[in-house]
Amino acid sequence: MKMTFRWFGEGRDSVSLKQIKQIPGCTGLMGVLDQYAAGEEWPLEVIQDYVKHVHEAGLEAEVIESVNIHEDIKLGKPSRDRYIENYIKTIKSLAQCSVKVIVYNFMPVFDWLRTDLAHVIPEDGSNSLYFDEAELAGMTPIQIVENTAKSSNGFSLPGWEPERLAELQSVLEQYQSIDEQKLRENYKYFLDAIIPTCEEVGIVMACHPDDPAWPIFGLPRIAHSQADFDKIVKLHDSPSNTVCLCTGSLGSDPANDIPSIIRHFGKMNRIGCAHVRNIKFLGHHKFRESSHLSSDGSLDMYEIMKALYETCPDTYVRPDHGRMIWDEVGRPGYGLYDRALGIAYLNGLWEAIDKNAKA
Ligand SMILES: [Mn+2]
Repeated sequence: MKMTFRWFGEGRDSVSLKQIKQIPGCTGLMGVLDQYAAGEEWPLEVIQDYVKHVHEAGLEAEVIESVNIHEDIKLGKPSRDRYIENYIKTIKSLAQCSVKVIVYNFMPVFDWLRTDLAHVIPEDGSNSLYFDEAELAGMTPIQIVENTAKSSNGFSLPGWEPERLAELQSVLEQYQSIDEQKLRENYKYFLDAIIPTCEEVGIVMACHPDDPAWPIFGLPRIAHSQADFDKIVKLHDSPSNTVCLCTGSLGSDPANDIPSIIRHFGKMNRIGCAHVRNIKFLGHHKFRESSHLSSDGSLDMYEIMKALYETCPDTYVRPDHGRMIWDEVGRPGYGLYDRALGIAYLNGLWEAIDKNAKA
């Protein structure tokens, strides 16, 4: 396992590389260059500067998140070819800078969705991201976007970039003619175009699941169960076409048995990386993000780490969202303290599993 940390870049993150380097057992980043809008090519020099900067801090930069896919690709519009061409150029440049894994998603419009970004946890007074489907009733997508933007502590949120959501109404209308089948066809077109390049340059694409793990606003969503990902890995069968196994996203649906899903795709060598976090079920389509500790939430983190250990022990892992604790101010879900605690805990589980396996 390579333990990593999501980082948004100098001046764009409340956490410094020095702080990340000081987290025990954290060796690298899952980095983000979100200054580029979906569909734009990431310039080679910018990636080179980023990687050099990360290396100077003593960390690895082998995983990049949020190379976002332009809506025209998901919608299958004629203009998609131009955006796919840019995507391929970005893949080549990332590979040239020793990046191994690209995390992305194929979700229409909304990358992830919560109804509260700072919901107080009554048991200890900390706060975390929260979702209650009942609260969405009566809210339009536009209102949700406005609410989310307002409560982000001044940081832009991954997947909620203003330019991406500026034409929200028009994009939502265009999706009325796209069903799951059509979205999957458009996904295949994209994978068929990019995966040969990935194979050639040694890049693994890791698809992030829908979050939460069910359809919202009537939009087609095709990545929130084992059956969905079985279809995705078959769309273009290649070791470069993999899953970003996000336990909290898939785990928002209690029907998803996360350790079993990890074993399934781990054995197939189709887990490109993993986001590991815990959530607590509070009712139907209602949950909050908890600390990583198994007993604080509804997922069994020991079984999750054991499944990773047994089926894909070399994968990249990062703690996912953390709570806001100890009066920290930062990007919701992406403070230092609770994620660092998460790393310490997950590394502890790993050491115990490893020693037990070798005893
Ligand atoms: Mn995730």
